[in-house]
Amino acid sequence: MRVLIAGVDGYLGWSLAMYLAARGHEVYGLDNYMRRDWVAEVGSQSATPIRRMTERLEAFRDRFGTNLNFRRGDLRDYNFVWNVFRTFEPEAVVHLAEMPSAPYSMMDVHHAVFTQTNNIVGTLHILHAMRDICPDAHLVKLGTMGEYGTPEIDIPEGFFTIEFRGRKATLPFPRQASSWYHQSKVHDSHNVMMACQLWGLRSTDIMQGVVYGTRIDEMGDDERLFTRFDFDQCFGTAINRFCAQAVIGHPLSPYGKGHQKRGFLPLRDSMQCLTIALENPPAKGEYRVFNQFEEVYDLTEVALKVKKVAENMGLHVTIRNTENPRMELEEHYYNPDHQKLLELGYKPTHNMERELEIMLTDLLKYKHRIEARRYALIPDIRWDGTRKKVRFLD
Ligand code: USQ
Repeated sequence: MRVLIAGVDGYLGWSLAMYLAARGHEVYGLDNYMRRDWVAEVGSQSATPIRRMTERLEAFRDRFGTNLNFRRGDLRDYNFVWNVFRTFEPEAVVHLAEMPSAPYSMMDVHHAVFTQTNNIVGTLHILHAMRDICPDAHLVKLGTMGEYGTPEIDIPEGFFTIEFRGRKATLPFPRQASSWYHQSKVHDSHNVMMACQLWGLRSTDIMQGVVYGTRIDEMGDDERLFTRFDFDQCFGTAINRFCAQAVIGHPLSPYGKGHQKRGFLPLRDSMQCLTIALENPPAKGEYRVFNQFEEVYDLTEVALKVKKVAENMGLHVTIRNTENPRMELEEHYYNPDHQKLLELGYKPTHNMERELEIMLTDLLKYKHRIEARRYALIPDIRWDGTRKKVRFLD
């Protein structure tokens, strides 16, 4: 299949390019390298040393014996998008080219506006290019579990059937985001759903949980093929940050009470799920939603798992709850469905501790790179718009 990956230089995009090439798909990629700039802007760097795109492309050819067809450009430039679609005529498009950080979007008005224009305009451009150039292609759009928020009831996969004043209808499940970033994904979902209804496009909207991991098997031991691994307050997800903290002897930092629950999945399973979605496209005109995660944990459980695995490896680890810079429920009900991918053949890895061991082993090699940006681990971006480093609660 000819697959176009938007955001191919990112954590998921670069991994997916390799995963798909190893399975015989023809991969095209585009990126404008903004992720590299955002991480530098917040004073950090990837723990794994990632290479320039020219070197990445060379390594890709060496390993897979085929080219990754790459174009540098910005999804906000419609001429660029139109030309890329015209040239590649993709059969499937995976849209990973968005600004993915909640804290980054909460920094100030400029970062909020940037996040929403970047994400929403990019998606609108893709939808229009698909309508005009490849209306039969399948759009796999990366959304987030955070679109649903944490309601007091079970969370279905996108839609639920509701009875109101004696009549029944199947409707989109309410979205209740709690950052400008998560809200940008809500707007995207509405736009993608409408494009499917109006123009007969087909799309899978992936509500993905928190992804963790340093590698997938397809990278082998070629350092040139490593994907990025962020640990700063904006671009490092909680579990990746906990591993980076464990490696340099920094206390693991559950925010507030630390009982926020989230769905987690390893990078290798994210690749498996995205590929299953691609290889099983929906019907023309269909907009479907997959909740993509493996298991639900609260943040304290995750911190305890990291501590246990790291201590088995001889590291000394402490856990210290910190002030919560976010506005979110710290104790809540959380029971989202995640059946659809399993029904299509998803086989979860089911071993978080083994994955944590691989991550910690990889990160120990780059301990100096985390040490060098130690200060980037301590959050100061607060949801009320102020900037002040958080304190430990004990
Ligand atoms: N958290 C801590 N300690 C930390 C960092 C985070 O307790 O050091 C807490 C947060 O307060 C939050 C939870 O961990 O309750 C998850 O935070 P996160 O930074 O791992 O994830 P989040 O901001 O929700 O965003 C990440 C990705 C985003 C993706 C989302 C999936 O950055 O792109 O959409 O995970 S989900 O969380 O399911 O919405």
